[in-house]
Amino acid sequence: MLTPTDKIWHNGRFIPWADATIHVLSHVVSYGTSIFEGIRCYSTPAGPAVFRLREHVRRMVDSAKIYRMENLGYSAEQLGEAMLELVRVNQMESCYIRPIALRGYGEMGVNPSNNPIDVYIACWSWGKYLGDEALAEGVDVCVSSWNRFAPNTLPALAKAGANYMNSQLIKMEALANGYSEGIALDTSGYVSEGSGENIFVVRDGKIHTPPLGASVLPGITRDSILALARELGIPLVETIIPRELLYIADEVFFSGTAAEITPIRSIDKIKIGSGRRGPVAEKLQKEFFGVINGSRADRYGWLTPVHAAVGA
Ligand code: PPE
Repeated sequence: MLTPTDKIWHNGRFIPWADATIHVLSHVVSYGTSIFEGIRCYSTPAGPAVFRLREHVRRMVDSAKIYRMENLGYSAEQLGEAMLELVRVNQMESCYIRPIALRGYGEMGVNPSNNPIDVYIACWSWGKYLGDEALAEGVDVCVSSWNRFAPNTLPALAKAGANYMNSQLIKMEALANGYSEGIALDTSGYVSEGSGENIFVVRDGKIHTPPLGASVLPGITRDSILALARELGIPLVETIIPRELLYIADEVFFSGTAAEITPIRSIDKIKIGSGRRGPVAEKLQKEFFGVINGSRADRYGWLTPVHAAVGA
């Protein structure tokens, strides 16, 4: 169960957590009309800092544009500043930030254009997404019988609420069968992504990840891994991945804001590599968490401090 924080940001004002409610006939309820983000704020040695704030805000603005919500009413700068202010107002050291733009109450019918856009930003504490042991031990997953949506149906580059009906089918089926997550294929049968994570496959020292055309969300953690792999000199290709490459891989791992970098130790009950976290995932985790815990320099400017530096 979610533990409430004090305030939620709504259209430029902070309101009590319990007051952030919507009417049942809001457009979003019948028609799934929302776009959102998921962002982590980490407790770092220099105080709380938001991971890749600019990129998340940009993706939110992109999602809005794809769905013709051109004017969210706030600039990227205002949205980013509102997120930082929310973390300050709620006095969080670390948290997960969830901005949502939705089409609210007004008319009924499919056309959303005349319904108001409401923007909310909430934050709360969110622990390990796929279980406490997942980051070190890896998780047991399956290939889903559900595909990711076809390119010309729902746009995968937008992080829209409606996309997560597909994710829910993938996730519920996986859990019902005793797995912690499902890997969906795209409609051509190639590997796409997890219900809430991008995926990486390692074989013979080379990392493979599906291209953006394989119905994947353009993950910001995915992008961070591309940068870190380049820096570490680990070859990485964005390419279509046949399902069976998963089974014969040396390593497979997920990436996501919530999942961070989570190794996969079995797929469809087939042991992957050594059956535990492999060296490539471990190296990437070390760099990734190193930026957050201060053991590695933040050389890409990934962290935005929540409290402005004294004298800045
Ligand atoms: N694919 C999907 C479908 C997805 O939902 C996420 C994030 C990713 C890839 C990874 O993207 P990024 O977070 O930018 O690296 N999923 C978010 C929502 C999870 C949820 O259960 O809600 C997340 O990780 O925050």
